[in-house]
Amino acid sequence: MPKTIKTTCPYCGVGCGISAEVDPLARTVVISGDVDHPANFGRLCSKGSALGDTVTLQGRLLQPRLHGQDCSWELALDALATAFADTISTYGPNAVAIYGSGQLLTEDYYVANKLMKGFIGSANIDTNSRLCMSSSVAGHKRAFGADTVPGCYADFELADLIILIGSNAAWCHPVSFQRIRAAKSANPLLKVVVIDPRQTSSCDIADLHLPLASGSDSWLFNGLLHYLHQQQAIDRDYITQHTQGFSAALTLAGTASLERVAQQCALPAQDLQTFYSWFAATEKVMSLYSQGINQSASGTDKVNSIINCHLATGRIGQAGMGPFSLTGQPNAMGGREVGGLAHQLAAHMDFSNAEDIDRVARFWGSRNIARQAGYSAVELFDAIDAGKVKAVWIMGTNPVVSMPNADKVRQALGKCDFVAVSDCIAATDTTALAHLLLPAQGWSEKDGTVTNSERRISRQRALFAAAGQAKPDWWIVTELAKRLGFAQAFAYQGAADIFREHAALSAFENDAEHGRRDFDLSAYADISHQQYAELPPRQWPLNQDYPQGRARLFADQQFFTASGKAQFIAVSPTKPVNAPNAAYPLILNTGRLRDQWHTMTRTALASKLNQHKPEAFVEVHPADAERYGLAADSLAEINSIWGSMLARVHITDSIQPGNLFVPMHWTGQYASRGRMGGLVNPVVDPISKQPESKHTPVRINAFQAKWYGFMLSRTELAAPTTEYWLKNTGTDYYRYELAGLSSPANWLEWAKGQVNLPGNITAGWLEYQDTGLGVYRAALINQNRLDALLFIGRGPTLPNRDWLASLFSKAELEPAERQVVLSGLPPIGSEDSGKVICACFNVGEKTIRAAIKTQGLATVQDVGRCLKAGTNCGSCIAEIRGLLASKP
Ligand SMILES: Nc1nc2c(c(=O)[nH]1)N[C@H]1C(S)=C(S)[C@@H](COP(=O)(O)OP(=O)(O)OC[C@H]3O[C@@H](n4cnc5c(=O)[nH]c(N)nc54)[C@H](O)[C@@H]3O)O[C@H]1N2
Ligand SMILES: Nc1nc2c(c(=O)[nH]1)N[C@H]1C(S)=C(S)[C@@H](COP(=O)(O)OP(=O)(O)OC[C@H]3O[C@@H](n4cnc5c(=O)[nH]c(N)nc54)[C@H](O)[C@@H]3O)O[C@H]1N2
Ligand code: SF4
Ligand SMILES: [Mo]
Repeated sequence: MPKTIKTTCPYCGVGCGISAEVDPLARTVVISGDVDHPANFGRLCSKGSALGDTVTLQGRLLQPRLHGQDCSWELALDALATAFADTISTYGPNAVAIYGSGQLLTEDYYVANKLMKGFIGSANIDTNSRLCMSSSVAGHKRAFGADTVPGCYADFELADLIILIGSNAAWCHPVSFQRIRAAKSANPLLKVVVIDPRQTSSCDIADLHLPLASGSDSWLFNGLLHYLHQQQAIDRDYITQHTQGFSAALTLAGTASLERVAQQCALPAQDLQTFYSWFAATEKVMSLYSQGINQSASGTDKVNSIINCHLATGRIGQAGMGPFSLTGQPNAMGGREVGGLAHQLAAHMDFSNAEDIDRVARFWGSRNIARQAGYSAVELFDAIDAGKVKAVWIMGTNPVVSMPNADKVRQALGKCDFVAVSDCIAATDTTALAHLLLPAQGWSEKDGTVTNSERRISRQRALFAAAGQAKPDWWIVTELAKRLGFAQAFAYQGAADIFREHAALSAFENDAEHGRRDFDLSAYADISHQQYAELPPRQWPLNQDYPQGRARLFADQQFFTASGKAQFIAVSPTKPVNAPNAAYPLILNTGRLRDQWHTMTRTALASKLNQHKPEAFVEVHPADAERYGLAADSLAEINSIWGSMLARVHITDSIQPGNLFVPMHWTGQYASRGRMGGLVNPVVDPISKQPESKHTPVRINAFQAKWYGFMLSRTELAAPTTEYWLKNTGTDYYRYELAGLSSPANWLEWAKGQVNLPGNITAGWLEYQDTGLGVYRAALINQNRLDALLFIGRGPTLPNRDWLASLFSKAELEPAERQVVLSGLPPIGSEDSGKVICACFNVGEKTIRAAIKTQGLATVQDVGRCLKAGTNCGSCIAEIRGLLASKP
């Protein structure tokens, strides 16, 4: 019997509520947005909507594996415990480490942190949140004395100016972005400013886009502070009563003229003037920021340079205003609550305070608590490489792809004595290096809580029974704890027990006598199993004063610093540690695409999410394309002193000259050389230790391919034997983009070698060849069914793949189709929908163009009414608008 279960999306920090209609026996689920959930009120983006396609067992890690052999949990856990215990007894507790993830549930994260810091006695547990949120954490701590996000999503509707700084929310926080779009239509006064070196889809709703020079944000916000002061737009009473450090911050912000700041940021002075005057004149301002700010060698200072402007104007803690860090992962915030970073302890306490250490030790009953911070992510993999850390357990993250200088990470893991990896997917670039693989339950199987950007705690609820022998992450941790002799402190029966303890710790000695902490779940300290099962989505703090939670903090102007006042931080803009130079003259920027999630382990299982951007690419400005001899759609090699990659050249003026952008998603599983992490600069912010992932000096060259091609195949191929390949999964086919430095002697033999079908397949091949032009085309047709296609040419200009791919959905080719298949063009009069624009309703570019033309569609709404495109998540609206504008 199908049943409806309310749960939370496992992707971004918006934290959308989902209403899942589950058929447990068929293991299928129909996903819709939960109309009652305050994060999304029923809306979902393309990724959330496609979750039903990702719950497949295909590719899952279903059983523990030790040294490449399936094994029992008993054996696996004993091996893990032995490796940890032996390493600790020989080399001490700092020779072991855990590297976790903002995608773990709070309960998983809590026990992992408790085991490492409280019982193993080392703080060597860090997480991928170091690469994501740590500059925000550090900035909040400096300004507010605690890691507090002051505002909430409801402020979007109340603001009159929303600034998106280093955030492509249209693609990365789509439901919040659509909420801002709706707020803008409801409130014509609401202005949106986007501050990003690239022109992104988020600019679609921008009244002003400031394409500042990469890394120049603190110039811009220091300039704003100076301007506000000069224009007497500051709130003197607020500054005097509730803050400290204003004059030092103002002094360091400097007295540079607006023209000089504009020059530093490479912006037109007029545009900067417009932005500054809007900020000065608007009371209700929200500054939403994300990785363009955090992922920087001076990310913490940049965060504070933004907060400074809010403190100077007293615009914080009230409706419709405030600095607002858009968190990335679904449980980035939960990780911060449990203290998942190596310098944090737990429940917003850290190692800098001896009383905190004592308090947590008493609460946990631990005699062996760690007393100082452990290695942060980059330090951790360096320590593994140096042989200082000899046993590591990686949970819910794929560092061989996502860490900077990722080739070094791969090398470090390759020589580490013991590497355990918990994942729900079997084959990743990181699992490839594990001695021990532990099958974790995935999103549709686990139970627990996550906290979104606005401090809202929501339940993730299991939809299905565990796949194979997969176990919850918290369970795996407690089994290790028991084997290390800590059974008593880890005797949990379920996620509810852990949550209750986590809530109780947040309440422990959290009062006027011992000092108040912002993170307080005392209302849940005695929560029953039933209450936990039914837990509604609520925003912390949840305590006696706020039993239903609290939307905004700091309305009372009480900060968590020693003086109770907010702190201005004096910021002086710094130059990047690694600036472009003669050998590496360009700046590499990296980031996200609309329909993929990080290292693609889950989103790439949904074929409809693979169509929006089917291939790894590099955005190049036309001037640079000319300068470096790069043709559109050819392949280029990008090199830094750390590594290299190959990517398809996209020439666009949405990027600035001197800058390149590559998506972060492709891995060794999906491409021969599309993994970008190897290139990326390992420099970190000295305060937050967050890496500078948006700014690496690189050079770019044309890849001297002798031939380009693609192959479409009904069955999955082993990795093609050629220098360049990239795999994309469709509904009924696999697509391989190909290029090589030398041609095989015989293309047909090569094709047969790749497809590797059983039996005699020679008879089924149609061929076309023009050796003079370097063209080769072949189709494998069995009983009129198309099974494989190979198209080879000298250059990158090859027939469109969309129509050819659509032929794989047919049981048999029509005679007319068979006749023209090697031409690559559909028979006259037949349909080709083109590249997918709307992933939610699978509407292609050609379909939209045709409808615009034949039906005289003029607006995005017209297109929506006619084709449904853009009416679900709305994240393709910018592209539809582009098609309307470029109407031939
Ligand atoms: N579709 C999708 N959504 C996601 C994710 C995903 O993988 N896919 N991941 C989630 C996660 S974990 C995170 S952290 C968030 C990230 O969300 P975002 O931070 O919005 O995403 P990014 O694309 O990494 O980077 C944002 C922008 O920063 C800009 N930028 C680069 N350098 C600078 C600079 O010097 N100054 C300024 N002002 N901007 C700069 C880039 O050009 C880019 O457009 O997304 C979350 N949502
Ligand atoms: N150059 C560059 N590098 C970056 C970034 C960038 O913008 N540029 N962004 C950084 C940021 S913000 C982030 S957040 C990281 C993300 O980078 P990663 O964390 O490395 O990326 P994911 O693909 O999300 O990896 C999550 C892994 O956990 C597995 N998994 C999913 N659910 C579960 C579960 O419940 N339990 C367990 N045990 N495993 C599970 C998935 O299959 C996957 O292998 O990348 C960072 N790296
Ligand atoms: S915006 Fe999309 S990815 Fe983010 S939580 Fe909502 S549905 Fe999931
Ligand atoms: Mo992130």
